Amino acid sequence: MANVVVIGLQWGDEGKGKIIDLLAEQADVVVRFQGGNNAGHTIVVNGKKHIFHLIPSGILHPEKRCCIGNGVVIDPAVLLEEFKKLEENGVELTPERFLISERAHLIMPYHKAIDLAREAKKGKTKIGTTGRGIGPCYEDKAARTGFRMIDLMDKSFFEKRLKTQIEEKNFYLTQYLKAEGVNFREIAQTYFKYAEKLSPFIGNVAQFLWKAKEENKNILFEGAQGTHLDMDHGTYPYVTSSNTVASSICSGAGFPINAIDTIIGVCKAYTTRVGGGPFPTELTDSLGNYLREKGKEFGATTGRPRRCGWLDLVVVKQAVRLNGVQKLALTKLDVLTGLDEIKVCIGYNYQGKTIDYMPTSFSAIAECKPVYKSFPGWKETLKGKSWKELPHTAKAYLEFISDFLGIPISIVSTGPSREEVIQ
Ligand code: 2SA
Ligand code: MG
Repeated sequence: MANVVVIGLQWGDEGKGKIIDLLAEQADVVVRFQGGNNAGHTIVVNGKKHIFHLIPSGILHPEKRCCIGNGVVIDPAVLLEEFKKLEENGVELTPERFLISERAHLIMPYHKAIDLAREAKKGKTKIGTTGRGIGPCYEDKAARTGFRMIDLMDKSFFEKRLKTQIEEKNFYLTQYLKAEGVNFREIAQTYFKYAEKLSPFIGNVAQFLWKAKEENKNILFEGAQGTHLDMDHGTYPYVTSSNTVASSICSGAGFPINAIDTIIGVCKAYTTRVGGGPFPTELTDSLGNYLREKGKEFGATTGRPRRCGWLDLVVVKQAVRLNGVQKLALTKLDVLTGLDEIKVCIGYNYQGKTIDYMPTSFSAIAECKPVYKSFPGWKETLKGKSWKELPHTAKAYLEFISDFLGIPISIVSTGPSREEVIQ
């Protein structure tokens, strides 16, 4: 297994949680390295659904160690809520099992307030964020005015910085965004309570990982969101505020680039997107509704209905190249069962030519007409089937995808539970 990275190749919600849960069986350590509680990883074990926003999904495997790297932004209220839920489910969280980077940034109440008020002010032109304060938190990180986990341990520094921060943020919130301000005392008191609960778990994640590497432990890195939500390489500004590509493991966990052995890309058998932004293969008709209902395409974090469309291999191939993906995990193939015809986008018709990439400018993307290849569907259930037993039409679909992308498909998921998978 060695050191493996799992990355989403579309716009998030590719089913990474399930793939990570599967691979976690062979891992000793599972690590998050970017994003925050805008992520939602859904895992079904013994018929019970678990949704994780911050804690790596590996936590359901007893004996595994889980880390939150420095590149993650942490809302302590959400994290402690996850602690509680896990405990209720009989999963014990100890500092031996779970480590949070002292360099990870804290999401503050004003980050959330700014995120929400800005989106409201933008109206029609809003990004469609998850409203969790992700963007404003990363802004403060870059502006060098943020709070790191370690700052929770220094009361006087924390209070001093909080005072200036709140002065500035309240001015912006009340004067410019016309929203309600936040209260210094309330935040200070709440965050000091969080500090007490979290302090045993805070430590040096990078150092922990170097040691794990030297001891030849298997490390699994869990990507959140998807490649096309990457701040640099995605459909900016309709992106998240972190780098979601594989290389951000190095910055987001402090792990060396040459110690990564395998990059696995997760791709759904069709495409979804939450929030605004270009989506060339979107289906706004009854077929789109069908995919949403059958695939239960509603956000794990916000419950928002996801936009649905055909598989866009232009988008996926771009992600394969960008991340250096070596193996593909294809999810939710079962959702396509029952369709007479399945389409796959293999290029865009742009100004009379066929191109194999997504242009950067939105006006150019708007001119792109997907070029589809059509496949006959299948009617029989995929449940419990091995690769050999798959309907030949399903196999043809998978083989085409693998050939087009130039990489093998190593995992096919045929249903939500741990067992419904072909490896
Ligand atoms: P943000 O909140 O600043 O990161 O939002 C910016 C854009 O990034 C999108 N985004 C996501 N898209 C899909 N899945 C995400 N995670 C949740 C999940 C989504 C949910 O896994 O289910 O529950 O709604 C995710 N996180 C961020 C977001 O829609 C904006 O387009
Ligand atoms: Mg998700």
